[in-house]
Amino acid sequence: MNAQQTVKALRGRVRRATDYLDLAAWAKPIWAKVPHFQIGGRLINVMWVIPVVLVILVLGVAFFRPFYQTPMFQHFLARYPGIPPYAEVHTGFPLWLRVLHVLNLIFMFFIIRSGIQILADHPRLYWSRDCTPNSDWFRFSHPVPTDRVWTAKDDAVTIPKWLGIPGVRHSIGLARWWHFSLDLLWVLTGVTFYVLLFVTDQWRRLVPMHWEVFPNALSVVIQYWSLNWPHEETWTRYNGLQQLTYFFTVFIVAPLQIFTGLMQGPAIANKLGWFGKVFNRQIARSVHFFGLLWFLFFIFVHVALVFATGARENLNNMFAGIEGHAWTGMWIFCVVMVLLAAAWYLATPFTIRYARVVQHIGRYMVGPLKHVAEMWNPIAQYTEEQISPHLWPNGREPDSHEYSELREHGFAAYELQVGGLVEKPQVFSFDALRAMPKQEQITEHFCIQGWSGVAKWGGVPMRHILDLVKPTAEARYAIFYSFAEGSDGGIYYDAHNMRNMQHELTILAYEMNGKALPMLHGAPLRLRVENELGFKMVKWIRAIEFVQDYRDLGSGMGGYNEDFEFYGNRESI
Ligand SMILES: Nc1nc2c(c(=O)[nH]1)N[C@H]1C(S)=C(S)[C@@H](COP(=O)(O)O)O[C@H]1N2
Ligand SMILES: [Mo]
Repeated sequence: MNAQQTVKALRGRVRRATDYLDLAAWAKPIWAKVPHFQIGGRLINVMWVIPVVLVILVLGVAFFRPFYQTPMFQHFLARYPGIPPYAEVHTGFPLWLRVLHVLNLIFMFFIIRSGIQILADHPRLYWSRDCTPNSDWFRFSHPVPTDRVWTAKDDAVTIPKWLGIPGVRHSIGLARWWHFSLDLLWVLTGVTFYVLLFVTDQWRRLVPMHWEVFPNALSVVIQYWSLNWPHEETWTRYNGLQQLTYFFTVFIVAPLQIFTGLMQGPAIANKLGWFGKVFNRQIARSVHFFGLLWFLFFIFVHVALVFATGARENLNNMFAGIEGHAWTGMWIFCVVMVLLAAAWYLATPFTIRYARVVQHIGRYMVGPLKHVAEMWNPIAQYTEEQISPHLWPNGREPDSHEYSELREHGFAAYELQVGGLVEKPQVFSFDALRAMPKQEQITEHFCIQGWSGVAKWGGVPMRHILDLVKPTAEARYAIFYSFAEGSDGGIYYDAHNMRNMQHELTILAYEMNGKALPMLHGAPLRLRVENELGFKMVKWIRAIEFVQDYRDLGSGMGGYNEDFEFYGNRESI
């Protein structure tokens, strides 16, 4: 068979996926474990945090109640009653503020749910970009088995459907659309909030303008802890503790979450050079997780205090924009909560049933941003010393007779077929490929699931192949077909745009870390494209086809994972 016949035959072996989430493949639960964190080599169950916090709270009360009565503290209290001196807010809680507050609340809940779903796809956190198994400081799964091949997909865990979106094992593709699309809306509400804060007098409630905010905040802590509720004037101004907490949440944690989210994307981290290396993906992920913990803590304490310090007055302020004891605010709050509960309940079944719709909406919303990130030139390279001791493997290995024959003979008979919209369709032998100009690069791999690792890759620059086969003017994508099938059956493939194919760091690698590419990592040939997530780098490459469009292949989404797991076709973030 010549190259054109081969690629045509391979097209026929691409399977169409369902437009709903086919539960057969991933429905079998592998349940998450109770989270543990590691301190000095010891794994500690997070449940211990509950009794420890309770003991601290009780001891605090026992200490601060008598302390409150001391002349020393009374003197301090008279000087710093809790509300620092600064200008008051005279516009109450205007409608825009109340609307943004409700939107923020709704978006946050779904961002948190989908974020936890994303984390469950690689339920471990590290400080080092290597992600060496069992070096994680936090996990909610089992230790990594060492007696067999353990892929990143094996490692994904199930979380309950009410908690994650959509709560199916390895549903990160759909969870990411939820997370990113709502992030975008959340950023829009956030920017609107910032602008309106500062064009009105509302910023005065949140921004500390006087150093006395600190002793006043301390005073409020001691008042609460001794169970003496502090004096409140929330209609016009916040106490020192509130002001510091809101300031930290709105002006520090929220921007930090956006930043640490973006820093996890290959295009951004690789573009930023040394900064992306020092503030690596795993640090960004861990800090992003601390941001989540802060938000959860904030929501818990915020809601608890709203109810403990005069629920009706507080809800009137924030939901009705009125002062006093009426039930109005409580009613609006209850309506919002019922709507939120309904949306919460429907999100998972909707996502499972209309998975393709979720994917399309997500692509429409965040696609342009990914396109911008793709335009950046990913340049980061590493040194030999920075090569990771272990690179997590992923994917299903080829199991055909044809492949094992080739492998048995050291791929001597391997041929790379290149066809489609090219002037010169060609078949390259393995020897011919190895005789071509060779390029080596030490780069970082970013798997969509969350892990990363550095390896040295050696192989043929894709530019060289382009020069030889000469894609025609119509060719807009290169489709890579694998010897292997994907996890749901059907041949694994992925489409890349020509811009990425022409990039200086795009290579067909046949070496890894100075040795022949191991079977597990894609022998004889695998792709490296350094501004995209790992799933786009097809392993066990059998053929390349240049096409004008990929929409007539498979489910038409541009790749195997795009079809079956609802990933995006451009995954630079
Ligand atoms: N043929 C094929 N290629 C594949 C996959 C696969 O399942 N089949 N998985 C992809 C994913 S999700 C990742 S993260 C990388 C992993 O590469 P590695 O195993 O060398 O670390 O391979 C990519 N290439
Ligand atoms: Mo991956």
